[in-house]
Amino acid sequence: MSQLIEVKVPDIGDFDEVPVIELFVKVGDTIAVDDAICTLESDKATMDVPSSAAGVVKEVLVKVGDKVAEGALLVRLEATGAAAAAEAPKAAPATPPAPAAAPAAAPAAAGGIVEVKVPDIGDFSDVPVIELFVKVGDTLKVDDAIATLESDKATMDVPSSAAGVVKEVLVKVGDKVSQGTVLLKLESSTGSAAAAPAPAASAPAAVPVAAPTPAAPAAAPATASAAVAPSTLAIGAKVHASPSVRAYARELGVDLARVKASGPKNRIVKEDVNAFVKGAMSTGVVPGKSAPAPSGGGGAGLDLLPWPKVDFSKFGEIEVKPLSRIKKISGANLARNWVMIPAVTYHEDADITDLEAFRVLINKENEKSGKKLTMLAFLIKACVSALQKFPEFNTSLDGDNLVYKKYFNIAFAADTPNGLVVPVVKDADKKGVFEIAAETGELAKKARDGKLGPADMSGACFTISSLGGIGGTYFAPIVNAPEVAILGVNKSAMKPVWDGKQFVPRLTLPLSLTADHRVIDGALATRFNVYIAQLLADFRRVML
Ligand code: CAO
Repeated sequence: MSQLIEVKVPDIGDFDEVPVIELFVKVGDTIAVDDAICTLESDKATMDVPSSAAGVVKEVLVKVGDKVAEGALLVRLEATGAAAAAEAPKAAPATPPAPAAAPAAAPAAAGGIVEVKVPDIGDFSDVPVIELFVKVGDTLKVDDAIATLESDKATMDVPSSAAGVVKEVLVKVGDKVSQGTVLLKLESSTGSAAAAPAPAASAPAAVPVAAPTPAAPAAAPATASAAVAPSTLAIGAKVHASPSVRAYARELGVDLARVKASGPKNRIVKEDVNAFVKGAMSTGVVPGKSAPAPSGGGGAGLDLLPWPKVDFSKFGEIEVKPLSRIKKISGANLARNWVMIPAVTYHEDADITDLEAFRVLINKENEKSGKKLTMLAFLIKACVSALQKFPEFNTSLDGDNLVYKKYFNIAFAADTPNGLVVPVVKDADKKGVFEIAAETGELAKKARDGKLGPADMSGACFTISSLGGIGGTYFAPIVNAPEVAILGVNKSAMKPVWDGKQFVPRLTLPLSLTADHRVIDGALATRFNVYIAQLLADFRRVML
């Protein structure tokens, strides 16, 4: 009979009593070696704990919120395969290896040159440098962050193993590094530099790989950060923040160089990022502009009342549930876009009687092949034509400049159980309607399964929000910054239309175009809408 294997928290460096923030396994699950069991998060690092053995989970001995340290028992497994015969192994080291394993800086006497290398970063190799915090001439202390490395699974800060003045920086952003790669040469400031133990890279932060990233953040990094008060650090200056805080800031599109740190040793903590976003929301400064002209004493701030605090339970039974991660992030982005963009929504009706008849006919012809044309695919194609005819719609504001894009990536809002996400069909101008229909189908499925990656959701020029499968007549979608317009679509309906002699039944599609008035005025927006309606009424025009 198979024996039970205990999987414990491995050596997690200097961390002790670290809370379990996510648990990925339950009794009955079959797991392989290295499958993540849980995520631990201290104030400094987020780390996944992989399983050291394969088998079927028989007992889970922790729950979310429990605090664990090295050696804490996480699960008992019934071993599968060859592992069953083996004695219960010690848990393999978690992704972040023990600090002791990190290579020390090359010994040097006071005033000598010390090489600072990438320490033991576990199983990672050829990891790209995504941020570099030092330059020649900087004075570093032990533990000052030198660079951030980011693999597809983890983000990690590399702290300096020695103190001194930077004499040479041997890597740049984009370089790929592994354990032992020399990052920089320091002129050591004290004799003790050589003796200082090199700390390991901060434990890898779990990067949300599977979880979909919501609506706007990937596309709108500049706007929130451009808005807020003078930065406390110059851009490019050293920023002290844990990998998880960096990942969180990246998700929100927050430039950490502008965030005021409140943590120990001037470290930016999550609350600082939240405070920064709240500040950006309440100041409501137009992105790209230094500050709006003060009016009537109101200034740039909106001077809003605090959010009403009501004890709802006084009035009846209530249940409190946390917002999903997607809702939290997309909510912050939507609120920013709503507050900052002077947007106007324009409505139009498109006669899609012939187009729908054509779609139904083609789908009938292709019934056996499984290929299917959707209204969304036609809309994407029509929008590409309209963007080509009205290039102002394919732009983004950048301060006092307008960036015209020569590519045509069309995003579409997808409703998922966890919230709204916005995948992107890249180079839609180069794709046929069948191809676009297939791609939107795949992306929508990935969205619902929570499997969209950042690449699936970045690079959009223009967004379509189609509620046509659900209903509605018209609505006012919010522009997905830094795009300048979004097209909302509701359910088509048969309506009586006067043809000059009589009312005739026509299938009518309600369009709602919201545009940023700083870039697009009402006349242009209406021309765009009318053009889309013409294309949909006679799709041959797309070829013209
Ligand atoms: N008018 C009438 N019927 C329509 C229509 C329209 N404008 N658009 C789609 N339909 C029909 C489809 O033809 C389909 O019917 P059949 O199965 O008979 O062909 C049915 O409605 C369902 O379509 P769908 O919505 O599942 O598929 P889609 O390709 O049209 O849209 C997607 C895909 C991802 C856009 C959609 O599933 C979705 O998530 N929509 C919600 C987007 C959203 O939430 N927007 C709001 C953002 S702001 O909060």
